Amino acid sequence: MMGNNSGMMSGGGNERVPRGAMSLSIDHAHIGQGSVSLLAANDGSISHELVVLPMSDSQAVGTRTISGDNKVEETGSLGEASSTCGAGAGDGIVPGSTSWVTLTLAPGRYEVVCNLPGHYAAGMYSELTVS
Ligand SMILES: [Cu+2]
Repeated sequence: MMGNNSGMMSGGGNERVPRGAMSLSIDHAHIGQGSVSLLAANDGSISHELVVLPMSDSQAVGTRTISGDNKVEETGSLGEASSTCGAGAGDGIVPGSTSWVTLTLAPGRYEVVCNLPGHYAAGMYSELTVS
């Protein structure tokens, strides 16, 4: 089964951003299990990334603990798209560029986040359901 999903991201402003100042939206929040290609487009004005994290049944999006470095734990990460105009992990996606990654996702709930410092706290997370 093939699923297709693209994460569209938009980011705003400066370093000290209030919750909700940045966003990460997914145009297919419910996809089929198996091989999934994620395309992350940064339509914001600063660099971003896209990381896929597992989520338990009882967990809600946006509730991860933010540590001292202003990031969340990436334990169990299934992969990320964080290179400018390239596949997989890198140094971030610059404004106006895209990154992509192909993952095999089992049925379940996932949280797609941007884990650059401060971005999760500012609202860069979204739920992805795989069935
Ligand atoms: Cu970001």
